[in-house]
Amino acid sequence: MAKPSKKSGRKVRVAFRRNRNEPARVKDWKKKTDDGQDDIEEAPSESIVAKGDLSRHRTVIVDASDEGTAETSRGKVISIYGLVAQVDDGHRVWPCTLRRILRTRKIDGHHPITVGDSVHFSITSDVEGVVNEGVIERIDPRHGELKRRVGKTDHVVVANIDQVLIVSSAGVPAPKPHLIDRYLVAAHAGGIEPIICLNKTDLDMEGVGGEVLEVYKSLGYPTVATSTVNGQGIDELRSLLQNKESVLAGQSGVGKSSLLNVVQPGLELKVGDVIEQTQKGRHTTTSTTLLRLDVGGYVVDTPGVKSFDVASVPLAELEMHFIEFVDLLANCKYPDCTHIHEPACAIKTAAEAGEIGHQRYESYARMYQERAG
Ligand SMILES: Nc1nc2c(ncn2[C@@H]2O[C@H](COP(=O)(O)OP(=O)(O)OP(=O)(O)O)[C@@H](O)[C@H]2O)c(=O)[nH]1
Ligand SMILES: [Mg+2]
Ligand SMILES: [Zn+2]
Repeated sequence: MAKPSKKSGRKVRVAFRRNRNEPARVKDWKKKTDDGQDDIEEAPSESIVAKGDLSRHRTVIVDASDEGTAETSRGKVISIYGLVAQVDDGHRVWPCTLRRILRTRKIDGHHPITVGDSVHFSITSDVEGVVNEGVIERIDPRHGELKRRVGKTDHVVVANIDQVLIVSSAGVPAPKPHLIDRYLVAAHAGGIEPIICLNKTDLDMEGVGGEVLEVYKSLGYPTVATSTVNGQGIDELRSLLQNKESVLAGQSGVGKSSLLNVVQPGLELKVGDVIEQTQKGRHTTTSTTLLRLDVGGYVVDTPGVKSFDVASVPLAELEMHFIEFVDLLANCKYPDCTHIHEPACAIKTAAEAGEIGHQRYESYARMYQERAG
């Protein structure tokens, strides 16, 4: 028989910062700019605490009642600005800060909280409009997350989602299949269903975008061709998003926010234009935001990216995230074949025979080699 415990709760070992140390104030645990700009160049040091900052460890009891539901409300993080997370409890949005014990978790190199997180928060002031109305006490375990490496830190772009709509454009900017492949790897690794969306089909004069979409369709991925100008595919997209928890991702200027505006008129998300010469979008969306859909479910709009680092996926697992490789892997002569230089490699043989698309093999090789050095 289990011994009755003297005190309900569990011991948690946490590291505290030395108060006198600079910076005295905990820096943003989610940068205000999010990953809106040239995010891959974001300074990773901002989210990592120098070793010298850690002066002591302390064991604290996280009491069941502290974590409990009695005094706390539940909600979902819909956006994060600086140190304040906007938490939607289904009735209204509460600006919340984080309990210090949760903030100290970022010493692992992880942001403690992200958009999509399901949290328990206590209300400190129910006067609407004051800056901090609540404190996040606890974060539920996550499922389905889109993770990317920024510098040396794994950054969870969004948590608790079912699917990622990987958006590219048939016009300007031109589709980047390699970026699509990176998102596919991240989706597989994060337990999310990918959907490949080709937007701006009204501009696909040469059919180039259509060919890209065909590649992914033939691999068995769900695809959707859309245009916010002539309405193609919008009803189909709406039903793909209905009652699902989705994130939209892709380059800046492909039309992610525009798509959401037509899927749900009234959202009024800001849309930008595209600089024709450079084919780059203007990074109009600057923060990751969760939006509820009238048809059920929610969508998360994200800032456009230039690149997407999948270094958080273990190198040895990379091959598993290329779905057309999976059945062939057992046919490689060497069980630890990297499919880069080994003889009698089933993947290379299939790529040479055209059974694996050239672009797909190249994507794999590029992702592998940039990691392996
Ligand atoms: N021709 C055409 N233009 C479109 C379509 N969808 C969006 N656009 C235009 O593409 C531009 C960029 O659209 P946004 O919705 O801001 O793109 P985004 O992907 O949200 O960009 P970021 O927020 O910067 O990541 C805008 O000028 C839109 O009007 C489309 O289907 N066809
Ligand atoms: Mg946008
Ligand atoms: Zn091989």
